[in-house]
Amino acid sequence: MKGIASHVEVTINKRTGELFSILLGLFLLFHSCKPGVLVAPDSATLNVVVVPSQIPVGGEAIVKVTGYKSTGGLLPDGTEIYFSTDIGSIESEKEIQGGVAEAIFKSNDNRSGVATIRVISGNAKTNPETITITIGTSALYSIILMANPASLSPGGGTSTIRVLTYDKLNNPLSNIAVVLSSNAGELSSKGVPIYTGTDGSAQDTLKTSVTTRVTAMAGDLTATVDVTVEDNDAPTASFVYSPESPKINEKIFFNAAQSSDTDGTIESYLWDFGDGTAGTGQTISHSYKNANKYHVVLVVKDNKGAQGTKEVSITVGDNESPTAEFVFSPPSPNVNEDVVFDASDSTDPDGTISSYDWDFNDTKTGHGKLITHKFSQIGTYAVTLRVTDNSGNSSTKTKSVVVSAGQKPVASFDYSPTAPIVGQTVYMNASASYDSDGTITEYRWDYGDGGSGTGVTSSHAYSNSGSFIITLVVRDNDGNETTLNKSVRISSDSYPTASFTYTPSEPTAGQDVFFDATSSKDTDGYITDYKWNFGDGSTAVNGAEYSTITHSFALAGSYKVILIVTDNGGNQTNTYLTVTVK
Ligand SMILES: [Ca+2]
Ligand SMILES: [Ca+2]
Ligand SMILES: [Ca+2]
Ligand SMILES: [Ca+2]
Repeated sequence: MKGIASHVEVTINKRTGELFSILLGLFLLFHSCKPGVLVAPDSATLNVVVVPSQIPVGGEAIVKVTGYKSTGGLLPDGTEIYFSTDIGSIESEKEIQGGVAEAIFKSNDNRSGVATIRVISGNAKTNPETITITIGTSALYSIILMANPASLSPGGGTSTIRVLTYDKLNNPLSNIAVVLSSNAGELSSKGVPIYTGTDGSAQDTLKTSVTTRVTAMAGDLTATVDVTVEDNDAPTASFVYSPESPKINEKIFFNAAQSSDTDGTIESYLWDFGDGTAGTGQTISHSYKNANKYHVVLVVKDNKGAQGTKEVSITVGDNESPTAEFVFSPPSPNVNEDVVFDASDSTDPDGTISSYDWDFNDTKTGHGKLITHKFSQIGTYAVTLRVTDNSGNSSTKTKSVVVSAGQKPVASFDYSPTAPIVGQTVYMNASASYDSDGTITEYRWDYGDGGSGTGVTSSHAYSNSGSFIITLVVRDNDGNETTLNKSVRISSDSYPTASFTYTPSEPTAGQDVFFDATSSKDTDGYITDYKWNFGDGSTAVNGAEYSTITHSFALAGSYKVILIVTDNGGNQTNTYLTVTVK
């Protein structure tokens, strides 16, 4: 037990007091009748001293009794002294030895207040008449309150609040209940009493953004301390949102760009949407799951930590679902034919449609109001359109699309020349091909010698002789294909033979001579050119049409007449005859 203490505040229940008196009465009756026990004579005086007279809750004191006879002498050894108390506990009986009896008082019931000690032996009087021990806050004499730091930077922060309690002799008091309060900010203790430790102090924490006065109350005493916050203009929170009358699940866009701070900048935006969710950022979007009135609170914080708030009520209404509707074309599509799906007839009575989702029932899906799709196999497809409105409600529409195979295209082609030779260009033409229920979209050629091509017409020159299969594949807009094969024989080219005759056989000067080269031949082709040189200085003549020609020699003489024939492969052969003119 240490030093002194004391404290104020004691509440003794009236009922408890009455009970105490009754018990005391019974106690006295019992002891006064008990034989063989030595008690003080009625005329004796019991001097009582309590040391210390003020103790903390949990403390101890000694109650010292010195007994005197009326004659002035000490009471004899063995005189029984009885002790009792209404708070705490005390040793109940002690014998006087050397005129003195001591009983130890203990504060062991966690109660504070003024304990009344009864000291009894026979009917002896006590001096003083009333003996008390002050326990707990009843001992409190002074209280000191400190804040560290006592000054916070703009925006505030936390400060440690320390309270110190002392008794009249400046001894620290432990186990003193102290209640702290503040006119702003927040104390960790939240109004719940805190208790001093053995050093007489207790601690709390103040969190505040503005200058705050903290008050401590213990027993009848109060103390205050100020925690100042440096000057800073608080920012102003402001925001707009759209749409004005949102529906359930509709996205609402919030913009706090109008918020301002006169002497700094806004550093953070905190949103409380009033439905248990929160967010951050100057702009933000949010949607509500229920129709209701919501209080949206924006808290902006400036660069010095000061806050500004703005609260707005938003009424969120019910949303009507959209209606899905679509058409498609052609109504009876073929396999691989483009089918156009159009959802333009879908509507939303109280908003807009924000998405169109398609399920073509062939494992493929798509998105968009207008979409083109091909079915790669015949069958009946339950095509489903799902439309979703701006509030997230959706509805569907399903229609059957019957996809059939369609007509195959007809393949047809010609080539020329019909008897080509090596190196000669062969022209192919497939323009007679057609598709009875659509269009031909593709022509593919295989020339049979490793070469290939595309297009309604094509051409190819073979570099070897032999028979080749020309293959044409036509494909229609449904993806149907038809193949047509034709063989072509490529001949190797040979040189033509050149020969001619003339009449009359013995011409005279100036007489017309008829030259005839029609006996010239090309076994694997045809002659494309006849070239004549009459050997008389006249200009040579050439052309396909000159298989026969008439020429007259002006002068008598012997002339070497030369014929050059050219075949369709470009091969040339020549011959000559000597014509004697008289
Ligand atoms: Ca500011
Ligand atoms: Ca709607
Ligand atoms: Ca077709
Ligand atoms: Ca030839």
